[in-house]
Amino acid sequence: MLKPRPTPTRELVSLDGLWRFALEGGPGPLDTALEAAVPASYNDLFTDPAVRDHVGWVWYQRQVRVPRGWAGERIVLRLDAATHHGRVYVGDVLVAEHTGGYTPFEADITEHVRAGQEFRLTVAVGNELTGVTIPPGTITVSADGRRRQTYLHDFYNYAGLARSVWLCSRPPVHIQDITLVTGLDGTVRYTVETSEPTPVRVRVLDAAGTQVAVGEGATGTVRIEDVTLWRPGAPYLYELVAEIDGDSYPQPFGVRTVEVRGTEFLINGEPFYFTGFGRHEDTPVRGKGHDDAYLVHDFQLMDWTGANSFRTSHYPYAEEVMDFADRHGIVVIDETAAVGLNLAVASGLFGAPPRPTFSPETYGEATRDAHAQAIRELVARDKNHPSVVMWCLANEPASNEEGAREYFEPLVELTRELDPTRPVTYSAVMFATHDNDRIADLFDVVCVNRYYGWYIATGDLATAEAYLERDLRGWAERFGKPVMMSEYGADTQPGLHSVWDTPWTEEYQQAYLEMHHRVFDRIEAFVGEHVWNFADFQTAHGIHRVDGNKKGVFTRDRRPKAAAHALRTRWKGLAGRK
Ligand code: BDP
Repeated sequence: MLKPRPTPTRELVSLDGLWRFALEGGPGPLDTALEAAVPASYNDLFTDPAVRDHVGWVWYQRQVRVPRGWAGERIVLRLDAATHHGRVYVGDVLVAEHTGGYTPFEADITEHVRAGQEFRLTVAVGNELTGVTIPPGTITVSADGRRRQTYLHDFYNYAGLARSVWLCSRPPVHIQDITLVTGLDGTVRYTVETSEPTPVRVRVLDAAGTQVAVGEGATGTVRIEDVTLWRPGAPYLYELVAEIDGDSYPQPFGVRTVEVRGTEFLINGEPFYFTGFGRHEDTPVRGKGHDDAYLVHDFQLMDWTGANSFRTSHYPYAEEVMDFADRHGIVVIDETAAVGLNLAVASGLFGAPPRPTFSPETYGEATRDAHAQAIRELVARDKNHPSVVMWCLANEPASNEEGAREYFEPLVELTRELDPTRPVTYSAVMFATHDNDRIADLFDVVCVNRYYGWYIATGDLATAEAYLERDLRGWAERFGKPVMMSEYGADTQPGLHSVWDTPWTEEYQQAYLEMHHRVFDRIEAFVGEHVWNFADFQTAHGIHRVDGNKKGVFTRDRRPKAAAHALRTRWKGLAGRK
């Protein structure tokens, strides 16, 4: 799905701003005094707990005027996301429905509106997570009849219109999709899909706008002479302009390759060592609302620490983030929203009776179908980003349980069909060990999340060090693939200090990370370290959480804890060596 861009043949109107907002409503005029900001999660905007704790649909509404010059064009509404379910109405007519909270969808509303005239746009957004949504969740009813949402992931279930909404014009015959695959010799294999068969031309422009290659036909290969590669830390972007009579679309891209060979992760044929973070889209007041100021600042802080990469834990991030990573040479592991496919974690944390994770009664075919759809939409959206070097299909699934292989094998196959060019991984949970894991051989890279020294051997870094080393060596030996740590971290209260190994202190977070780094440097097959987490973030209530998860290296308002300085010393030092 192409990102909306203004071109000589396409126009864009941003529908961001203040919308009328209500918990009860319908497509008719909303009877409400509330207004909500778009983009923003609605949860933290209001003081009324009924909004924050609401389970079900909420209603957003505004008037929209179609530009008068758009007569004869296709008119399209595009929502960058509606978390987790969206229903879009033009006047009283339902024009689009979508499930999956972190990927875009659109509706062609040409038949329902007129150029120059206004219409009432209503978007109902549902936040319910069930056994057949990605991520999954459970709705219970409390004794007093209130519906409550619970879920198996460790971040707050922010909902609403957290990304931009657009009104777009498009010519009647238009370019629908572009797929680009690049080679180190400057070849660019392209496929252009159009709304109906029509001759296609392509032109490749370099960063200065100079034409460096041309081609004809809906699919083909063009070659850029003396190509400048896209490299981590040294990005270079070209643009492929696809043209048909009456429409053109410029698709930015970078020329680079990704490959796993033996125990190495290669970008452009050169070994790449990941340094960086698992992150969240999470800020005060906005919740998961995209914000360009935080985008710029977070990338500045990543650069300051010497991070060369991050994982979009635990869902696809806003497209602005992906574009920014392309332009700034930051490498991305792109993750679906499949977090929480693990009932053992729930029983571990909350004492619920253990049930099998993968079964028709728990997560079965319908869940897998939703998961497959999440993968399709992620690849469709992000396939042309040079920054994206790997797909991560799930975070901490019960890969050690019966049924895991049957569940994941078709999903890995699907991902490889959709994109044969990128490695595929998942992040393995603590309980999934190199001995009992049933799926790692299906994937290209072993990513493990481990908390030795935090949840296990709390405060005992010597024991933790031995456990960690044995664990990582086990994966490396059994699978012979590159191994990286996709999560390791310790909750830390800024300002708390100790001369001993005392959990929650700034010194402990630093010592915990340093212990891990000693181990990583002893393991040959090791290809990267992503600290959990870049910044503190909001979670559901829990006795193990203090106003959220505090494993951030930065606080929620992006101030460094002591560990940030230590990481900076290590990663800036590694940059020259690894
Ligand atoms: C891991 C999860 C992550 C959590 C983290 C933690 O992947 O989402 O926030 O643990 O407990 O299990 O801090």
